[in-house]
Amino acid sequence: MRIKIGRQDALIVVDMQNDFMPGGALPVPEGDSIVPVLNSYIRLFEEKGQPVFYTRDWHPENHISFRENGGIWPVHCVQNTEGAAFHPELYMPADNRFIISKGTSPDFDAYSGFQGTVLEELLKERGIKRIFVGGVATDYCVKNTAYGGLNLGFQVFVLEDGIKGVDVKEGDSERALEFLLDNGAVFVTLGELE
Ligand code: VGL
Ligand code: ZN
Repeated sequence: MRIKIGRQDALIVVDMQNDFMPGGALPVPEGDSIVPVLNSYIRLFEEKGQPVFYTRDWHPENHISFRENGGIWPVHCVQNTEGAAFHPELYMPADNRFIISKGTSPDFDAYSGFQGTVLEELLKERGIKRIFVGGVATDYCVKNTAYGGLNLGFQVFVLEDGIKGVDVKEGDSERALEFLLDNGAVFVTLGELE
């Protein structure tokens, strides 16, 4: 497939934060290995003058998703900690880029970048019709952000070479991708974009 990036397109980079990288609090195996390809996508969108949205998990210390509060996850991505910071090599254009914080209130969790955020508004006011979604984790926040986009009427492209999953249960990432395919997402790789 050939896809030309133009005025209706935005890139969404999901949760490329230290705590989701090897050595972090909730590591995605090889999560850091997709940084270079994501940087290539980011530069392409920058060259085309199209916006790049970086979602981040941004939890308060007493977040409901943490085990000590009855959740299923170790403490991760606590606001203003090193673990919540983006991977140091993740490229950020000087402008036309936006940081979307999610899971920011103690009593709600958000796997989708659209949940409880202004992401939809920012995309729609820019006339964005197609979103390109990469990052981590395939089976949680990538899945839910892509699905959220589909439900809101965006055409959704999943970056097949720019995602990594946690696979708490074996096959979770594979099932997440099947689920997205079933719901109308299209898979692309860097070489197909121009
Ligand atoms: C995520 C688990 C807990 C994610 C966030 O970004 O995929 N996973 N919080
Ligand atoms: Zn979280």
